[in-house]
Amino acid sequence: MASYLVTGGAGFIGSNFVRHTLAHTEHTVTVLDKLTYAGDRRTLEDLPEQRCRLVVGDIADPEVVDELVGSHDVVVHFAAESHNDNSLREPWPFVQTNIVGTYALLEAARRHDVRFHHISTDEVYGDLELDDPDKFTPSTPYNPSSPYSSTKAGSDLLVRAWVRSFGVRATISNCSNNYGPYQHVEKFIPRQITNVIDGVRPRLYGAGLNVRDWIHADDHSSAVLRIIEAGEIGETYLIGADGEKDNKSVVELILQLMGQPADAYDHVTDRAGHDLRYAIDASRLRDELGWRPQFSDFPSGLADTIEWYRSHEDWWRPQKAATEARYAATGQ
Ligand code: NAD
Ligand code: TDX
Repeated sequence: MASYLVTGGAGFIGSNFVRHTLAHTEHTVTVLDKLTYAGDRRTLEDLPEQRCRLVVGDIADPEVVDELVGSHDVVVHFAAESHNDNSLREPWPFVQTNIVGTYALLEAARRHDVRFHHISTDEVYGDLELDDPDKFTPSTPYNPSSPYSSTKAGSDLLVRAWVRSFGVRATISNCSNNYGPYQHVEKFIPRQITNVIDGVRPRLYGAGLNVRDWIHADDHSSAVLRIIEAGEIGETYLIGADGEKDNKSVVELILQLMGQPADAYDHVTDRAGHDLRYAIDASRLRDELGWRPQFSDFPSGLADTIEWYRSHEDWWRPQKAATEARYAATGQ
């Protein structure tokens, strides 16, 4: 039994990880979360108080971070500004949280010699051609495209330097696109599902040929737990479940699963610098750590996710109008 400090645990993947950890281990969890527009205390409300508590605070605040890191066995660092489109509108919060916040956590982990796991993204590697036979591996050179992915790349490099220079006991994971419950309605899949619920046509950026490598958030969580338990200090593990799909096919599948004509969507202004394709080679995680994803059937995982949004309108409704207003300003 260990005590975990989970940063960003009131957000999408962090909260799924907290649920997964409480269900599959004896650990206790403290969530450190600033409750930005992307965090919601209601997401954690049904969890047992004796095993899970929420501290509202900023990862970039050294005083808050020092006390909390020093009193836990493991830091699992999810907190980030996470949305590419927001990073194109206003990059500064991405630099502050993703880089300065990670720096503050690393300094505390160094002072207190606490095990650290850093959550990152496949976007640090840039993008692939549609017909490239090679997927991303841990040795693919970093080549980020957006303010979001460049600040995540910067945070990864800080972790690597703190391992090598100061002996911080850290691992890093870079995961592909997640889907599942509790994802903010600004993101592609929940945006389209909630649009259809509202009788609004889904919005596809550009031609919709961009490919993302989808993984269920619960599979991301099991992989992170496995890396914390058995991963080698200083190593990077790529997390993915061979789920490549182009955006057009995903929108068509959502429409079909929701009983609409498959062509009932609109093409809108493309994202600036839009990465074409991400694809993960997770063989190190599979071969060295024996990890396997449980959600191998994307249509069935997507159908469950649609059902979750249908039955949790009270959770997402408060964010929907403001999110769409932000998109309207850029014609998306
Ligand atoms: P999210 O935006 O849903 O949640 C982020 C959480 O971090 C929110 O609860 C927010 O309140 C909190 N937060 C933001 N700034 C903070 C600060 N300064 N101090 C404390 N808390 C703060 O993000 P997500 O999609 O759950 O992503 C979580 C992590 O996983 C991120 O590091 C992201 O880069 C990474 N990741 C995401 C995906 C994906 O598909 N969403 C894929 C790979 C990696
Ligand atoms: O309305 C939309 N229409 C559309 O076509 C939106 C919101 C997105 N898209 C496209 C853009 C992308 O090609 O769908 C794809 C997925 O978009 P997002 O959900 O914004 O995800 P992406 O930019 O791929 O980044 C996600 O995966 C990697 C997460 O947001 C990141 O946090 C993670 O690191």
